Amino acid sequence: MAAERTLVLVKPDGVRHRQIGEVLRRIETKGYDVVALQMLVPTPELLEKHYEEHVGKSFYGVLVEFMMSGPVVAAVVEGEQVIPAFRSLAGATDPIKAAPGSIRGDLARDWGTKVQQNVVHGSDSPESAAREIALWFPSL
Ligand code: YYY
Ligand code: MG
Repeated sequence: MAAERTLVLVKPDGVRHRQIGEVLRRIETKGYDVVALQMLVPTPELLEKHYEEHVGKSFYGVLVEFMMSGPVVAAVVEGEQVIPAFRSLAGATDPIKAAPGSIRGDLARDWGTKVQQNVVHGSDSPESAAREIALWFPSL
């Protein structure tokens, strides 16, 4: 199977807790290539497009506010089946349910009622990955 690309975000909680290196280390140790990287505080417009499937849901406002609370690191990661592989490395959305050994299971610090503070984002399908990479890295 051909190599594919996914969009990974280290969210503001991960940056705040000095976990950028740890997240990238896990990606590289697994055998994937980081092919583009940037740090930025996302705008509401970017987040509205990024999280378009969630606009209007009860948690959307809290999610966007959190995502703008500090810089995020955005990365394009490449390799064989990297989309499902990174979802597996990340673990379940809710850090309380994320298995030990996963990024969210091991690294989330602000869990409890704060499901959105789950350290990382990873694209969930080839279509999402293409759309998200175009949003965060328009020059790629
Ligand atoms: O893809 P993934 O990040 O694992 O979860 P999504 O269902 O796409 O939700 C995006 C983001 O929204 C999630 O990482 C945390 C947050 N969230 C939330 O705060 N409360 C929920 N009930 C569901 C998701
Ligand atoms: Mg998602």
